Amino acid sequence: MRGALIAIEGLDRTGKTTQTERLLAKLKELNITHKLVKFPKRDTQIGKLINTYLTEKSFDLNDQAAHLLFSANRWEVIEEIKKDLQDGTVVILDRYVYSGVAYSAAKGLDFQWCLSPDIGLPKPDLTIFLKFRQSENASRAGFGDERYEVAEFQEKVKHIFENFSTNSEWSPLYVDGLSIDQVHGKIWALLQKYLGGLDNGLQVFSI
Ligand code: NYM
Repeated sequence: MRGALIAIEGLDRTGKTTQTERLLAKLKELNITHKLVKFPKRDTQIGKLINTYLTEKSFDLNDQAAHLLFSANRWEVIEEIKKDLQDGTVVILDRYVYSGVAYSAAKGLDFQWCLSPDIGLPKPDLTIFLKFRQSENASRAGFGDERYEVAEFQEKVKHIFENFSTNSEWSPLYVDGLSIDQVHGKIWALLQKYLGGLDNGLQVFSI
């Protein structure tokens, strides 16, 4: 049996990181072998460049180059993720291919072009997409510190994320008005059937 690949996606400041932390604490409490990979993974060589790009306005890259870096950042760690899954580890991804496509396509790049460099990467068994009915994330603490954290841009990103809503593994979760505990409860309920190990092979992203 292999471990499940679970992605948590969402716009900036929708509570992804808080929820991921809660999820990890619960998995630990239940002794379920797990691992978190947060994309962009900022501690690799490519990740360091991405971090500079995101945090320093003076470090400019054209949109295509930035996009390819984010994708390369996934490819550079994918073998390790696959090995963990084979060993039965549940792997939680805080952002993944969907963020890659949504943020770059929102800048005006072609949707299919954006997906191309990620073709062949494993598809999550479940993707939980945290979202607001209203644009509430713009008023949340810390919003606006990094590149892309501009309300109008976030609206575009949200719209492009919706392209994935017909994917079978896609599970949208509205968080408006819910407490951290309530959102955690809903995430946990969605995850139940994936925690005992899976015997099917991993699917991959394709056009
Ligand atoms: N982001 C993230 C992208 O533009 N492309 C990607 O492939 C990924 C994984 O990085 N604003 C953007 C979305 C976020 C930013 O992510 C940093 P986080 O989760 O805030 O650290």
